[in-house]
Amino acid sequence: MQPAYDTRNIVANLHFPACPMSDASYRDAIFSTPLDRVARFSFDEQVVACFPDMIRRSVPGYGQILGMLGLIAQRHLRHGAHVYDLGCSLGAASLALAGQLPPDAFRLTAVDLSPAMVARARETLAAECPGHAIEVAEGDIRTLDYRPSGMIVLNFTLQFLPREDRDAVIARLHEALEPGGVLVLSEKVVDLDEQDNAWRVERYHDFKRANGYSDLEISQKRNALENVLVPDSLDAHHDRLARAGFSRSLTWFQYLNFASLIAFKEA
Ligand code: GEK
Repeated sequence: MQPAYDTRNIVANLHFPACPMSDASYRDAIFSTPLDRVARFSFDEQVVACFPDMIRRSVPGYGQILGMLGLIAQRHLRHGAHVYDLGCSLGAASLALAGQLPPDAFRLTAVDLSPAMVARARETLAAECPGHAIEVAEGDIRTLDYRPSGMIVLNFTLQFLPREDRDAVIARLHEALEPGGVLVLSEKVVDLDEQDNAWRVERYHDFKRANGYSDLEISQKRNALENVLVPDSLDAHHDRLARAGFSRSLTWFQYLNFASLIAFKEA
């Protein structure tokens, strides 16, 4: 079985986002050899196999964001309320919450569109936190029948939806949240100032190089994500959250061109 996320490690390593996996067989090497045609990126078996390594080495601040979820929940989540982890991949956000909150603190539904992700998340969550009420569902977050919830986590998922679908999803999440509920939205973002954006992207590529990715891997991955991961600006996110009815939103974290926002539904 794939090595699971170590949530204690995530929380303890709040300031060390890039933690390479010790087992080299799960290292992300998908774009390490020249490809004649770089296919569109998809969340298939190959990606599932190296996903923990890929996301830790590719997303600045990933560990810090996961580490804060439990602390945010402790402040904002009504005891026993329902939580969603949308676009859960292997369930890292769910695991982080389970690692920091006792089993009776919340019930959680983790949802992902990729059957390969869902299968692995089910295995991991059942093995790692059998005492917590966590179910994993295969589904599209655009068409899900949402139940009332106290907290919704959308960790690097909205960016993969077509832009025209994003308003409707955020509006439905606002509707699903109970009064006083919170949405945590983490995304890759684009800076509207061209020069600032270029600086962030260049330093992001430095970050990836420092984490062991070659120039070939960086450029082939970039091509594969073209039109698949489409980032919005922070202003566009805050405007969308306001349009959906959130009374307040703020950017609580930013590391280069990656950010996390929290949006509050009026109590
Ligand atoms: C983490 N949150 O580790 N409905 C449901 N899932 C979707 C949809 C959709 N319409 N579109 C894409 N996904 C995770 C990381 S990864 C981010 C999230 C990344 C899923 C997709 O299958 C993938 O598993 C996830 O969103 C995005 O905290 O890989 O950069």
